Amino acid sequence: MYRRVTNFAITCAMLLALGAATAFAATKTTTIRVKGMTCPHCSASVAKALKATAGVESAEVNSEKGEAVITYNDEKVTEAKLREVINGTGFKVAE
Ligand SMILES: [Cu+2]
Repeated sequence: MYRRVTNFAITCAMLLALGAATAFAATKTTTIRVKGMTCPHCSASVAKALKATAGVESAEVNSEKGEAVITYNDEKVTEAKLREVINGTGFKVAE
């Protein structure tokens, strides 16, 4: 019984620590204009390349709007690097 209570307390402490770490993480969201995407396959390949990049937490790419909305950790990756990754897919970042 005592052990169970202790385990519960430890779990709570870990969850609190995790929550605090998340709150302090330098997460940013940016929208990058991308030229040349004509169909959902284009946006899927851009999204795939972005999601494979370290530090990218999520990437929503819309071929109709020509936009990539990216959430990333700015301690691990820069917006300049994200632009490089998009250019590397064969589509071009709009200036
Ligand atoms: Cu396409």
